[in-house]
Amino acid sequence: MRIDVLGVGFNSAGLSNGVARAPDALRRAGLIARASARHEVSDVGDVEFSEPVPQRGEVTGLLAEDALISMIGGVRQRLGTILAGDHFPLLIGGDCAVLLGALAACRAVHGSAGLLFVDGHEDAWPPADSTTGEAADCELGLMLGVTATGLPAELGSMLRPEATALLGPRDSAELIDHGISSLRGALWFATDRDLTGRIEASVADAIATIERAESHWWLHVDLDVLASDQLAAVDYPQVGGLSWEELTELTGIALRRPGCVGWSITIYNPDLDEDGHQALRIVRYVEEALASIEMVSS
Ligand SMILES: [Mn+2]
Repeated sequence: MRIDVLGVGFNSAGLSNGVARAPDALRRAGLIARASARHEVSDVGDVEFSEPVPQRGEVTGLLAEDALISMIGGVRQRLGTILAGDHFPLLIGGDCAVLLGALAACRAVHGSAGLLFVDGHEDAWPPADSTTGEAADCELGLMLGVTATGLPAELGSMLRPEATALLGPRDSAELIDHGISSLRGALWFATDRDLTGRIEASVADAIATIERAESHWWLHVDLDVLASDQLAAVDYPQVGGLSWEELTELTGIALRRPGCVGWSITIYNPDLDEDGHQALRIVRYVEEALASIEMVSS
């Protein structure tokens, strides 16, 4: 498989540190070389976008609104080229807002797309109700059209619930506390506890559901789906969560499916990983997950 690694150092908080530094930190930890063990891998650099400003915008109510819109357009354009060239993109965030650009690119190239969404949070806060103001709390709700904002209208109808599966959320208590609706019941949904001990069957069922609705779909992994004793370098830790072994198994199952057209990895914060050992663990995860798919010579 020909893999293009594309960095998107976007932090929805409107900052240039934290998760914005992840692409460089993971490259320094050997991401490209380790991913290249069994595949032809190119580092195609980073998506450029306008300077983020940590203030809520007038159009969307979200922080760094101009940079967000600029980033979405940049990801859409860069990924569109990769997908049209029949390469497999590995998108390194940044945070989950990068997914808005990824799905837009999938739709531009394939007409429509599904989503296997792996995250410790549901990311469907209405922007106006988000306590952080970060697009990374909201992107899934926006793409499904269950919440709205002043973003271009096409972003709000990118994803159908029947083509979407949500794996690993564990923020239901927080959502209830704030009166925010859960996506449970609206689409294929399994919490961390639902998944434990039955990754293979659950993921197969989730993918089968997506593939009944869409032939092409994106794999999104927010690393805060992991337990804190597996990966601590995330901004919004919670109790519970998956193990590295579970996430690697899940990812390998997804990557082996021909319908999986791209993969994003988000939310690693190098500022919380002083000695860099967590970056090395993430890179090992990428290598192990990729090892489960056959190299296709071209
Ligand atoms: Mn997320």
